[in-house]
Amino acid sequence: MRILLYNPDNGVTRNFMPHLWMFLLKALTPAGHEVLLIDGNAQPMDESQIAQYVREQNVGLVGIGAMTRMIAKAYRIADAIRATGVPVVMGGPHVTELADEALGRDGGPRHADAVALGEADETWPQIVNDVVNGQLKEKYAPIDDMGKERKPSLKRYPVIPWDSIDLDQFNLVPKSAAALLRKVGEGWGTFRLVPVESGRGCPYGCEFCTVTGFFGDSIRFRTNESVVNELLLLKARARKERGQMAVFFIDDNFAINVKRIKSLLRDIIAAKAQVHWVAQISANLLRDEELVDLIAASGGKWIFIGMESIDPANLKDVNKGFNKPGEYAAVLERLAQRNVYAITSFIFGMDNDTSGVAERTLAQVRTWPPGLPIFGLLTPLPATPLYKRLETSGRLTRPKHWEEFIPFAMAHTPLKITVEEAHAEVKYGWEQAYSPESLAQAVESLSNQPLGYRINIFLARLCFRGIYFPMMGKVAWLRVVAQNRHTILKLVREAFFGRKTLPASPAAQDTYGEIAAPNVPAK
Ligand code: B12
Ligand code: SF4
Repeated sequence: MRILLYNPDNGVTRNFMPHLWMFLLKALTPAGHEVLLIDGNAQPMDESQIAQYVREQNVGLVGIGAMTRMIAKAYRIADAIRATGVPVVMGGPHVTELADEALGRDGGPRHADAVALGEADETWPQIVNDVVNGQLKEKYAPIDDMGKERKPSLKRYPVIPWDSIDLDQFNLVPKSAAALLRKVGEGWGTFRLVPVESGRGCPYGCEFCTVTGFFGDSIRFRTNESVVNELLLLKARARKERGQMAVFFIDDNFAINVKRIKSLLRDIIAAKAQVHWVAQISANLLRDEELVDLIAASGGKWIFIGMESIDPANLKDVNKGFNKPGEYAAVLERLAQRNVYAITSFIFGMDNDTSGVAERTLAQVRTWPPGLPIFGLLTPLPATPLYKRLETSGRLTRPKHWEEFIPFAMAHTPLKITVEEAHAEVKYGWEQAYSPESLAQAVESLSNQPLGYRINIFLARLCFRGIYFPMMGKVAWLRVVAQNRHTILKLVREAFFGRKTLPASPAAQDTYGEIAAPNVPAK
């Protein structure tokens, strides 16, 4: 049987990285089936195109996975596929919490023939076999013989064949620039960000997050060996293609078990399996100097830190009091001294936010090493404690906000600012942090670092800018290129003709005086 695994876009924002679930389920599919992957972010298709594709390719089963913000599109696509007579199985965090919605048991239309609840590592092979035998059930849940929920162990993790998977749709380098960029450094003709997980679960239970409920508070890890082997496969492929293969360790908190993460990072170094990587780590775990040394030495380049707010009252409200805004600067300095930078994520529209929260946050961000600040709005996701609290207190203005996805739009009213003010704060944050001047300054602040670092921060900023200002199509890109032409020309000149070694500019020193500090040698 031919199986299509489809990940929808939401029609508005585009993801820069493929989703792991597709590769994982492909690797877990019983032998004898052919699995096709389509990510709507990379290959946008509308309902009629996907229905036609399913018919033409003679697909016998379609699996769709979606986050809440993609679910409306996922349902439309599912409806179109089901109309062709092909069964649709849906999985992922949204339908796990609202299975009745997907199955049409809440009074609305039915979108899925079956729903895989929770982690589907063990149920997916059974689903495929049931389709083959014409015995597809409505719900599949990972339970043990006693009927109790069972979280899959990651000790026997499948090998994802990264050396042979077709990754063409996930190349982030535009075709027009590939030939030129192949000549830069060790080769940038392809750039792919690949998701790898080393563990699952998070015990912290932040109020707005689905993870503790979905993956559980017991943390499970893969073996070091299996993670290291996966990195080696990726590394070999990048070398072969004269391109770049970076890894996003998608663990919710990569360093949740400090002893274990150190042992994994040491094994990566010992096996020479370093690739450039990014991971999510909470600020409280980055106090450990040895850990940060190992992060740098094992290829860590970007750490995603869910800072959420610079206001301790807000953090306490959302059960994230373990974040200490007073230590953010020190944490970021510690990383930057090893040339590791941070994606700092902030949420506006929290209950203690008042007018000017974006500027107050930016005022702090400007004193930190250059990074990638991102700004979102507090969003009540289904089945989170936040959703329940706001529902109980009658504060939800769009209780089923996922039925119509609107980017950067509140679904409830904050306490101390209006919904419109919250929207304006987010807009202000993005405009200021990603203006051509800010991009130029970020590049400039790394002027004593090798060219690769400056290209890296520039490209990363351009891509991240697209989270709020979607750059769909050539015209949008050309406009951004024109706005940032001075910085681009400077980098291109340097790539071809080399650079006069200049001291860090005053602007860079104003922003972040210590960026020119010599690299702390990694162990
Ligand atoms: C990596 C990640 C990202 C990446 C991008 C996603 C990507 N390309 O992988 C980045 C950092 C960009 C990101 C961004 C966002 N993310 Co995110 N992200 C994650 C994270 C940490 C890992 C996802 C993952 O790969 N997990 C591991 C795989 C194996 O798990 P899984 O996807 O759930 O798949 C399993 C099952 O769900 C099931 N399954 C899934 N799909 C399907 C399909 C079928 C057919 C079947 C049978 C089974 C099945 O089987 C899989 C194996 O067991 C999760 C948290 C988490 N731990 O999952 C949050 C998470 C998915 N993100 C979340 C959110 C909210 C966001 C943002 C909206 C945050 C924001 N405010 O900006 C943005 C949206 C970005 C966008 N443009 O859409 C939420 C989604 C909750 C929800 N109900 O929708 C999560 C769950 C975290 C949370 N805070 O609650 N994210
Ligand atoms: S630390 Fe991160 S993954 Fe864990 S509950 Fe909080 S937001 Fe979710």
